[in-house]
Amino acid sequence: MNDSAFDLVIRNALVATASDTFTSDIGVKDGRIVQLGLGLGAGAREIDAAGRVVTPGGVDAHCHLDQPMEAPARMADGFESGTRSAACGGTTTVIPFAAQHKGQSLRAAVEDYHRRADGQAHVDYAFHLIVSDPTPTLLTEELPALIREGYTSFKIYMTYDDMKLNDGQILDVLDVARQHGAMAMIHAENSDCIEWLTKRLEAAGRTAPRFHAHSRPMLVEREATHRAISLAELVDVPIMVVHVSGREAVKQIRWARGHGLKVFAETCPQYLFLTAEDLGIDDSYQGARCICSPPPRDKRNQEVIWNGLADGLFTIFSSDHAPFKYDAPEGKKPGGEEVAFRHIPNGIPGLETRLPLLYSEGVLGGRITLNRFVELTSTNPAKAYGLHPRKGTIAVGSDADLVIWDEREVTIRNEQLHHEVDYTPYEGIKLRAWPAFTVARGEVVWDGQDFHPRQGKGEFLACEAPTLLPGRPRA
Ligand code: DUC
Ligand code: ZN
Ligand code: ZN
Repeated sequence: MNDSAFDLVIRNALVATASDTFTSDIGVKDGRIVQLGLGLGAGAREIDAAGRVVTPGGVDAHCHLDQPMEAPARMADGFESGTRSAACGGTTTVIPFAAQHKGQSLRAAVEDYHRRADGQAHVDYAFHLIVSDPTPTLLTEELPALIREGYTSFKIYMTYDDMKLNDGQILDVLDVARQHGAMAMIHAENSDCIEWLTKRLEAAGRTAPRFHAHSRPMLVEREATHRAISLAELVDVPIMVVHVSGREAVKQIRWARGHGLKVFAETCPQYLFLTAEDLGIDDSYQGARCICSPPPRDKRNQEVIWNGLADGLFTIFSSDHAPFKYDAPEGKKPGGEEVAFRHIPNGIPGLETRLPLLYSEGVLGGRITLNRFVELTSTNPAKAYGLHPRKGTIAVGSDADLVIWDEREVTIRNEQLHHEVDYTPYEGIKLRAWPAFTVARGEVVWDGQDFHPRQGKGEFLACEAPTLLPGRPRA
């Protein structure tokens, strides 16, 4: 029997939240933080964190796990391996996507996605929706009902034939977000421009992976970002522009903010640590590993993204983990072949490396404050998607989701990661920190060496209304 006041006490931590940094013990009972302060009583387990920073567990608000794909493509990570990998990199909540395919009811997509997740996850999870077929029934019945039930965010694609909506459909879906207080996420790339450029590249025999970046230049993202902002302004609803990659889109978002529009923005590690050259400087196929959309840009552009992280332009920093094996017929070599870039599945892995990359280069590299790190990686994603204050902070009453940081030199090696992907785009990057411990609802899931499974204990989280939106949050 456990007679201690606490199940776990973390002692003398340098606790960082989005707003404050202070030294404290953290007392945990039944998966929640129940007391903060120095000199707490004994815990059944104790961890000495003297001299170490402790942050809230990461909330990765943009990742793809076991999302149904058109054959032969198949995601390498489902909820088991994806949340294992997340936990070992300090992330304790993930929000992947329940994707509707055209002709399917949104409700059926959600039910199918629950079956994929049930009993699998090591850390907690919520779902975003992807709306690809906004029928009248979806707009008036299904989507409002799902929002009420805790699916309070959805993604709208402006590209990809199987998912994209036209402008009229986008207006309809944004109007549902406005009426029901949901958060609309937008993938902003101009589909027709991409198709036109892709056909021209193919006609010229330019089909190697590196031409993926040529088919999606920054103006393609800029135009769609501006259009998304305009559509949202017309409907009078906030939006979240996801995976912002380039300075042109950044300019549009600054313009919108300058005009008082509620435009939130997300960016991802690939736009800080990769460039288009990672897709290849010659026609070799290796660059398929780094194919993602929008594509990484150039070195100077990385600075623009860093500045946006530092100065408040970006609201959220997510991984956009979209896991496909490189050397596999269901991955980057469809059917076992080296194919033209248009047929290569888009996406790179990043759940486990997201926090260490930003902590090392952002915080320890002197580019962002520790509090801003917490805001971008945990607090704001929890607020944007209605999980705060249960998630995203260190406070009495919040879930005991915590990361104790170890500031040591680490070189990223795929063999040391815990996903099912056979590569990492960040192989060989030297970091200055990695989690010494990850705690998920009071249980140590990662101790700096080993993963401690708690499969099935990761719970589905029904989301409240986003609290980043204007107005009074629901009681
Ligand atoms: N969009 C995403 O959000 N993820 C992976 C690929 C893409 O285009
Ligand atoms: Zn996208
Ligand atoms: Zn994505």
